[in-house]
Amino acid sequence: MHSHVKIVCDPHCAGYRSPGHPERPERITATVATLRSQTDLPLIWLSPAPVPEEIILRAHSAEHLARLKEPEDFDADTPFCQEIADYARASVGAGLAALAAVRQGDFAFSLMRPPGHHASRSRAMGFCYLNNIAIAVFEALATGFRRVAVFDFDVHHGNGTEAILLDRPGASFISIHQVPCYPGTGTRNLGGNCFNYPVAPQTPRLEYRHVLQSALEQLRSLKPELIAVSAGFDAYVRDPIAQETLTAEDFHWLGQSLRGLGVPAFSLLEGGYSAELPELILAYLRGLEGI
Ligand code: OKP
Ligand code: ZN
Repeated sequence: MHSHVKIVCDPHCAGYRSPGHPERPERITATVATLRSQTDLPLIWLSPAPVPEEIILRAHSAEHLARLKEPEDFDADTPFCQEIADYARASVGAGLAALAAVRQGDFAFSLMRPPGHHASRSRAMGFCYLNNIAIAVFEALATGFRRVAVFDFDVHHGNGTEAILLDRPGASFISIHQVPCYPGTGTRNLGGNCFNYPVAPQTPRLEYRHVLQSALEQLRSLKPELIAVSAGFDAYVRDPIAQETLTAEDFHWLGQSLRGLGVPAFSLLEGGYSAELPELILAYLRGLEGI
């Protein structure tokens, strides 16, 4: 069944930059080059879907959409860039295309920027403008899936996703992240559907994997019909903006573990700022594919 991983990407997402910012276009261009030059992992390349505004408005306020067009930085980490609203919307569209692709029984990975998991209903923050994954979860719930679980392994807490999905019927949220770290939330479970797994800085990788394993068991116990993965690669040992210890092998193991759940899953790129990001993504995709 899972004979090919589908990659959703529009190279146009490399078209904006903020000098010195870790969330840079090379994250995508270098990963595209690595994925295109390897031959043992069969990939199908897809483009983002267009996004009707109503679909975005399930997760965000109209005021927030209007604010994205005002030429003023959102916070110190989250600059305004020319046409950022369109870039953010294309990233949402890639998430929706990944969701659509997974309906046909393959794994799908959205290789796009900007990321989304810190964006809340009415606020852009932490490099994120629109919450790609929350929007895709609402679309999945609106089109026939009854239980959809987010699994967020980015090293930062997905505060925006949590706030948007909190106590929403059919949705649940599981996050594993460094504490203390940005954005400072995620120290305990919230409502009936948000489960947080804080990990201390510099936690040895095998211990970190035990925490990931507990989170995966929680995920299995929720019996989701669909898993939406916020795939961030910044718990990597040499990531420049966090202090964790994972290696490429651990991201391979994560892919393999998700595959082992036997539930359709689509993944959206969140963080990951090291020069090794392409290899980390490839390791994860190989794990998902079972090779
Ligand atoms: C985005 B994602 C203090 C440093 C804040 C923001 C990190 C955003 C990470 N101003 N850094 O989750 O990878
Ligand atoms: Zn992150």
